[in-house]
Amino acid sequence: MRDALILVDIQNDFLPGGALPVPDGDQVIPVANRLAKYFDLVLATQDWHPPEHVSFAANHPGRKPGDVVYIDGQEQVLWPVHCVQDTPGAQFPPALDTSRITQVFRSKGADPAVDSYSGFFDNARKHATGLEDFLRKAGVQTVYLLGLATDYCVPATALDAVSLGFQTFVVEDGCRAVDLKPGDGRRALERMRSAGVQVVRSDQVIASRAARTPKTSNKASPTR
Ligand code: VGL
Ligand code: ZN
Repeated sequence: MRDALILVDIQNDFLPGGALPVPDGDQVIPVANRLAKYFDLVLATQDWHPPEHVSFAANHPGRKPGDVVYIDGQEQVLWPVHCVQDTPGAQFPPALDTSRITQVFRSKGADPAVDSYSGFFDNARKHATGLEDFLRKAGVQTVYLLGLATDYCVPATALDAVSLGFQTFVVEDGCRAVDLKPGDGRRALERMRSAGVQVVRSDQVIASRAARTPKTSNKASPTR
């Protein structure tokens, strides 16, 4: 049985100082770097918007970030312009160890008319990103998720993973929330738990994998 670590939207714009900063978002980076050493398949998703994207408040005259609009009957939170394709804000932060990432899935949010929180499908479930196919072809049955944000893209990805039949773990200390409303992150974790996601901490993951690690050269100090 194979498993994969999926790094969700760890991108400059979601870090403090970025366009859509997640409070303490940079603190997921050391957790990602540490856990990546314990997986032989590490994947990453990226939010990847065209400038004219529907989720940008700037594209809705008279609206501001945080406003909610309805598009084709779907609730859409409006955000600051963020993660625009091929801009520095969409890139991985320099502190993230990308050396172990096999594949990056960047079609998320690329359709200007539809937002996409899940790493698997857009919010209208019209387009797949290729992540599911990739996991199936690789024989993956279990996924571990961490990244940004606990209240948007992490739960959307985790809930889709469960509904697609993957055993799904979310590494709580490897995630941070936007918390537009206080408690959003906490409630998202509850929602994930109720749906069958196993919410764990990175130390537990490492302890459970220490026996069959590492694929890297740090055999002598597996807790590093
Ligand atoms: C995200 C808001 C807008 C996320 C992406 O990655 O959680 N949140 N776009
Ligand atoms: Zn976005």
